[in-house]
Amino acid sequence: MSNEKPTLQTLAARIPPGQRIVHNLPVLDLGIQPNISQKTWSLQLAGAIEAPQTIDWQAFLKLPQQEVIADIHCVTHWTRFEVAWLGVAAKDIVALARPHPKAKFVVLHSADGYTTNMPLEVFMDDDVLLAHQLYGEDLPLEHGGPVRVVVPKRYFWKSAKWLTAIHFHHTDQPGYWEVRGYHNEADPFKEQRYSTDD
Ligand SMILES: Nc1nc2c(c(=O)[nH]1)N[C@H]1C(S)=C(S)[C@@H](COP(=O)(O)O)O[C@H]1N2
Ligand SMILES: [Mo]
Repeated sequence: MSNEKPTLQTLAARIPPGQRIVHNLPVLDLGIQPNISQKTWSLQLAGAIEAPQTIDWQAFLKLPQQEVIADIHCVTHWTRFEVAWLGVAAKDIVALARPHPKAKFVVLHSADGYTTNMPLEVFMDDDVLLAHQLYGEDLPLEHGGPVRVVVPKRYFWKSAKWLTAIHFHHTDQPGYWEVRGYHNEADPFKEQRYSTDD
């Protein structure tokens, strides 16, 4: 984010087509909010990788911590500017897993049974985070605590809450919403909402 004073034009350019600005962070999920404590939480890395492993809370906190301040775009047409997260960069987690050369996709698995998929390349973008804080506080249960993924450049359904496992695959494996008609790529600036959009 630059220090220059924002102009109407630069702010407007940050709103993807068909979106409107909100000032809250609406809670959206399947209606099951699994209550996992930091103590019992762990993250499994599995699939086409050299180093399958489970990372517990203590080990997770020892990894390099990174802030991401990002605009969030939900497919239900709301955009919220500058949401502040703290966590571990996805690419640092991938480095621990050491994917096989043919591993090109990931599926994120959540404690509520939710899944979502993306190319490994998308997951490894600099701004993709495994977040455990929101605005300097422990990530609240309703927003996916203890740990959720944040993928700012995709619609928010790609940002799995209550993350418990990351599976690496050679082929793409569509997730919960992706098999129910949502777009596989989900780029808000291309307005890729449904699989029937280009
Ligand atoms: N585990 C899990 N993650 C999820 C979902 C879900 O139902 N379960 N819903 C997704 C959708 S559709 C959205 S819009 C965002 C909402 O995140 P929020 O409730 O923190 O705003 O979470 C995404 N991640
Ligand atoms: Mo959503």
